[in-house]
Amino acid sequence: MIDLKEKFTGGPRRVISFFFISSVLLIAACGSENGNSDIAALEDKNEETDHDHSGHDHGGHDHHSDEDLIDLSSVTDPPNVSLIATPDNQGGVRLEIELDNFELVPLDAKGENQPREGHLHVELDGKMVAMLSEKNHYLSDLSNGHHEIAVSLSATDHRSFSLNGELIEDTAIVMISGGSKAEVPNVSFEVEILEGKVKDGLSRFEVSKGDLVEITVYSDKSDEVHLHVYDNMVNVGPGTPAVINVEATIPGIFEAELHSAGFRIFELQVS
Ligand SMILES: [Cu+2]
Repeated sequence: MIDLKEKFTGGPRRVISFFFISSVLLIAACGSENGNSDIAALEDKNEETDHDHSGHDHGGHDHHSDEDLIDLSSVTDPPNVSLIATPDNQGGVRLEIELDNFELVPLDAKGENQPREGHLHVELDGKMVAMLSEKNHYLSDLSNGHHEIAVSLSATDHRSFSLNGELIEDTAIVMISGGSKAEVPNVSFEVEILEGKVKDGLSRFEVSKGDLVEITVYSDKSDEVHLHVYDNMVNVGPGTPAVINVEATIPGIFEAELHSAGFRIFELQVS
């Protein structure tokens, strides 16, 4: 097992620049006595998935609910990924991806899945935006505000690798500026006022500076919602909720009140 570890921790690092050579190394490593368990484990999973697709149910293996995952829990030194995401203040983000025990192969690579080989899937706010076989990438034209970027390891056949049912991925939250104005808020909250009281009590909504916040206020009486300092004043009434949109540019804790009734209905904390 020590042999295997050395091969795999040494192997993929070399691979980074010497793609082809390292893929030969990797195949050689997998073919060795110590590598066989990894491949056997992978083949086992492939087989299981094939059966699942044909509608049969098998016991005896650990099951993940998502049959599109390839679990590498039984692989020694499984691959890992880490992401550094750097916004450029022009609506873009530079992604630098580091890989352990994982070799990138072209997106159109054919052949059997290998446990330490494949490409990267990039998600922006939960939506797939890129598939990569390189470790640097630039995402452009993001809207202003916070975004979540996730990079996960994908097998050659585009199924995701997982460990104990969890994707092998890394995520980063970035704050975008200099991009397009967000059309949709990235944070939203709701408040309901019933019989002169805030249902569920007074809430403090916490957001980050730069967020586009939408707060919807429902009320059984007609009034005006006033968010202090940001100075939004929006009518509210039965069947007509007040929708307050705020670009959270000013840090602090701000009160919102029902103007005529004169009581606080929520606080907005921007930090
Ligand atoms: Cu893919």
